[in-house]
Amino acid sequence: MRLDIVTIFPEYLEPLNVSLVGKARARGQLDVHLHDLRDWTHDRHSTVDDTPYGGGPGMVMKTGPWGEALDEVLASGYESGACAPALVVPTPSGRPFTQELAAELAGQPWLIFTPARYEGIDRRVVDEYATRIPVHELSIGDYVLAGGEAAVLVMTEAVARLLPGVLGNAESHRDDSFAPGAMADLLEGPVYTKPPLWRGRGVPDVLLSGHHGRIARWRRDEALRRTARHRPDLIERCDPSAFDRKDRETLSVLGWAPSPDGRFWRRPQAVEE
Ligand code: 6GU
Repeated sequence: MRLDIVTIFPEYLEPLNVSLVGKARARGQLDVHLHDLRDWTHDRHSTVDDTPYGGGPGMVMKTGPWGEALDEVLASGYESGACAPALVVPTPSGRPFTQELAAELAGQPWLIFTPARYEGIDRRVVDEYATRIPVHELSIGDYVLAGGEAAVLVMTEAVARLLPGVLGNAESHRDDSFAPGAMADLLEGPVYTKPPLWRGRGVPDVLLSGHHGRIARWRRDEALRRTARHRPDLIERCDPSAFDRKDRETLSVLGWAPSPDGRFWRRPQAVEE
């Protein structure tokens, strides 16, 4: 996969040299091109922003540098044989970035990220490129960052680990929280490793029992417990056919019951575990 990132803080993307993403780059699985937006300014001060039309606080990133930068990045990518780019515009007013979207982006050959500072980019830039290539305006959560660079790091890591051959073991993301499949839509429960006793704290006996069936059941119950506690919205949203008899028993103990439509809801009087 080819990845272009246009930013006024290329040094902010330094973490892309480290760990999983860094290794994917070293192996040639990820071809990252970092660009300094100010390379496409022509004034003495390398101006990339200006005051907003209509007034109001903050500054807006100008059309000129973004237009020239994206034209050149697109041209150089096409020249080197890349095709079908998608533009990813990180913004707190975007659609939520989810595991599903990460998987969709991981299937693309070429992504161009445009992290912005200030109050964002002049709308005409997104509108212009949306007539040429698919554009995804994406938010990584309900909070406001000072700029989109950290969001690019987040999205790149989520996408890179899904690329073929990047994770050592193909099974490694099967049970991920939010991965489609077996433990779909449940958070992962706790994990343990050696030593078996640490500061007087043991490991749940079942994990040392060697009974694979009981271990799977225990993990499932812990996942249900954790999800019910931290993300009750995920339980409510679950297709009830995903719950087996023991799931229903566990949920019932936690204060959850099926509503007339079959979906689970939590009895208001249920007490916290
Ligand atoms: Cl993608 N950008 C900014 N600036 N803030 C955010 C965000 C993105 N996602 C959540 N908050």
